[in-house]
Amino acid sequence: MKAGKGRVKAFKGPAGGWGSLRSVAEIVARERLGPAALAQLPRQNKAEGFACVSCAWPKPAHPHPAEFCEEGAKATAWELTSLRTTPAFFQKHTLSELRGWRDYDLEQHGRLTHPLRYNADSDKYEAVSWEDAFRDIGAVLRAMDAKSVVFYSSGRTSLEASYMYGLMARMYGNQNLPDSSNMCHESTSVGLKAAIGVPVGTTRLDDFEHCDALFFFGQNTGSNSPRMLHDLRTCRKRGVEVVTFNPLRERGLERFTDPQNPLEMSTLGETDISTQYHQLKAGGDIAAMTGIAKFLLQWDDDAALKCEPEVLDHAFLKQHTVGFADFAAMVRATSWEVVEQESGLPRHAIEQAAGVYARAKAVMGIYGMGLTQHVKGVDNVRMLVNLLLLRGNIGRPGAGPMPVRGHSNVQGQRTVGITEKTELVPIDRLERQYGFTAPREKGLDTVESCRGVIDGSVKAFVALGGNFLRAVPETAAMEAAWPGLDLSVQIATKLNRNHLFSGKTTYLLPCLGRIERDVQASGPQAVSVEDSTSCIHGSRGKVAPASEHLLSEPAIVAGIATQVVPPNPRIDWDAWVSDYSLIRDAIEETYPDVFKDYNARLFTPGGFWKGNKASERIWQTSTGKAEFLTPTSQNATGFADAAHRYRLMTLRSNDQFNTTIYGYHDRFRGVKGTRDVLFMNSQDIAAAGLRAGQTVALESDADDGVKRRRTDLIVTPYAIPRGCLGAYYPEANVLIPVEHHAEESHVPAAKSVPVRIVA
Ligand SMILES: Nc1nc2c(c(=O)[nH]1)N[C@H]1C(S)=C(S)[C@@H](COP(=O)(O)OP(=O)(O)OC[C@H]3O[C@@H](n4cnc5c(=O)[nH]c(N)nc54)[C@H](O)[C@@H]3O)O[C@H]1N2
Ligand SMILES: Nc1nc2c(c(=O)[nH]1)N[C@H]1C(S)=C(S)[C@@H](COP(=O)(O)OP(=O)(O)OC[C@H]3O[C@@H](n4cnc5c(=O)[nH]c(N)nc54)[C@H](O)[C@@H]3O)O[C@H]1N2
Ligand SMILES: [Mo]
Repeated sequence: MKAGKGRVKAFKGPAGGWGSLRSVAEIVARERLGPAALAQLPRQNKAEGFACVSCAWPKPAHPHPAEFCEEGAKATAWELTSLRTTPAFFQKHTLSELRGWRDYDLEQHGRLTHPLRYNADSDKYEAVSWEDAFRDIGAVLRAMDAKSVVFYSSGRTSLEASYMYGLMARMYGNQNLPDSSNMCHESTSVGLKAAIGVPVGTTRLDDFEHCDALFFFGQNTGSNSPRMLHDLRTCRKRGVEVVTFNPLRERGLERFTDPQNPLEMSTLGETDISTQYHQLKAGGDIAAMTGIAKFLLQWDDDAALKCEPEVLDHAFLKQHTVGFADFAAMVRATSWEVVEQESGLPRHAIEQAAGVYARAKAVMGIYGMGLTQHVKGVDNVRMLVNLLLLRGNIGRPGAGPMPVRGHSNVQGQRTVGITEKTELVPIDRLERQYGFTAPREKGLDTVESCRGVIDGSVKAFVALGGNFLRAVPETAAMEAAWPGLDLSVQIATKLNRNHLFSGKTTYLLPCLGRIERDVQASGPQAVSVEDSTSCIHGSRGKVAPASEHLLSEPAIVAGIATQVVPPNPRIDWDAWVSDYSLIRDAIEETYPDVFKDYNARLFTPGGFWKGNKASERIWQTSTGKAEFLTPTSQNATGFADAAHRYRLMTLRSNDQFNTTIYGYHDRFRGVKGTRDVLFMNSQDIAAAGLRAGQTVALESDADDGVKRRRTDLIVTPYAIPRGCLGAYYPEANVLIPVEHHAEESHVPAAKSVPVRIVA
């Protein structure tokens, strides 16, 4: 597909519906799927099927006949494509040439088929044998200082491969284990852990049956977790109120037609999703929630005077929380002027939301990147917890925080040891189990790894999946620094931009996808993943692999591990690869509570739940209570407003999965044929002396004086609050300073980037 001149026109339809089916049909044709591949769609998210490779939304115990969505179907088609990127392709194209290609065109060539080594003389990748690749990678790594090596992983990798990968890094000598979670829900992991003692949400699918209000912050369900629209629709049919806070009117949060419901499809019926929609400013959530809390406190005071039922749950506050008094003092001291200014919402709108909250018996707080990817991202998450605590909305049916995770196993990777933080791994147990001394020094997270690549202290980078260079901020400096690496190893299914930047030694190793048949010495294998609600599912691939030269991720990790980790009588990496149930036994030994009877429970319908103490009101925090946090600022962006400075939100379209670009349409936002869009408020366009359709550049307006620039963006009038802009990720990442990240969690602050417009 050519990314020619696009057009933007308001989209009138609902989320789902016929547009959804057309979009799937397009990609199925483009990827030239055969009948065997097509037959896989109904196996998605079924108990004996495979776990979708798209998002981490839970897989219900009683699935729909077709438990998949538009995005899941696209992700499946993307993996099962009949197109191939072979050594012959690389004979024709140098890396210099390929760096001129778009992300879409690189991946559109299809699945990688052979292990490849980069030859600097020809500037091309060339096929190598697996044995040579492992031997060479091992030799380079053995000669290096372990502290200078990074082991990145993207959240798609199974629990089995992730466990092996983390173990390998620790036995090699570091915990430099950044993962995509560092750019995503790490603000959740840090914020929820501090506030309620668990790093994950407390709610599950059946909570949708008991809630009476959903409060939604910065999560775009229609594009990023469409299967959840079914749950929202069911809630709405029951009369549940849905109150949404989002700078953009996202179609999936407005209306939905179930593409799998013949009646709705034939009658063009649709369900309204949000009952209130508040278009707050990017970075305005703390202020909006402070406003809601102001009403709740005021109404509670009034009720006490009139001897009416209380609005706050005082018994809960007293028994289960600390910090309420300080929090309430801050809320009372914050003026309405500040709340309105910082949130961009009028007081009466906040009053409406507060009214729903005060009346509801059980409220779920659902959120995504709109909260986590800010300088005050952790404060955002903790502010949502504050709000829930006010009426005891944690630890009972239908109530609690629900962070919507991204990658299908991103939460699970953390569970089995992919983390740079020592306190999150049972280090002593690992040492006993495997008889080695594990590193205790904190490892590098994503931001620290970027710093290390730029300053030259990181000398080798191994990536188990993902597209690190494209996903992280500071694109220009990162791409310029990458060739300084001594070693760059990428394990991947398709060619992406990161693969086009070489180190002194460079390998691109192709692996099986999760939907493909994985046969080892003991027979066909299954793997497992953990969803957003802490349920663990088995997944079995059945399709013939894209190439006979592919290895599975566990086999590739083992291939490297046997070269870099000294022989150890307690680990037989090859035996693990021959039978993955042995890896699961090892995982169970390390984490006996979570993974009890792991192999026996692998294919439990709906998954098996790993448990959650906060959902039982047991608070594993420093005080033994749920903790209010008083935010230090009402503005989550971390920077001050200034003349000509805008807050740029970097967004996903409906036609991408992270850095994988499926196409150039963003149906719900009315964009066709282009990604070079700058969403802008009409009044701002006029005030800046611009006109719709004009091409402009964005420049970084961070205070560090570094020049960062993204050119050729088309000014597009859009319903977006004044002072805010929207542009697509990953193309906009060039504008994000590496030091512009959430304070405590180091998640790049991709939802409020300071920029100015250059006409
Ligand atoms: N099809 C598809 N599915 C995906 C992905 C994909 O790229 N494509 N990515 C996967 C991954 S890894 C993740 S993490 C998730 C991401 O899914 P989401 O969490 O939905 O992330 P985004 O699409 O980046 O943006 C979320 C929303 O936040 C809003 N927003 C921006 N700034 C603010 C703010 O300051 N306040 C509020 N309240 N809202 C704000 C935006 O308008 C947008 O609607 O999806 C996963 N699923
Ligand atoms: N500006 C901005 N930046 C962002 C974000 C944002 O909202 N705005 N979002 C952030 C978020 S939430 C995330 S999660 C990160 C995503 O960062 P990553 O997880 O690193 O990126 P992906 O685009 O998901 O990775 C895509 C690549 O993964 C490989 N791949 C696909 N399937 C498999 C597999 O089964 N095995 C292996 N080994 N490889 C596979 C393919 O080669 C594909 O090219 O980006 C972050 N960056
Ligand atoms: Mo993510």
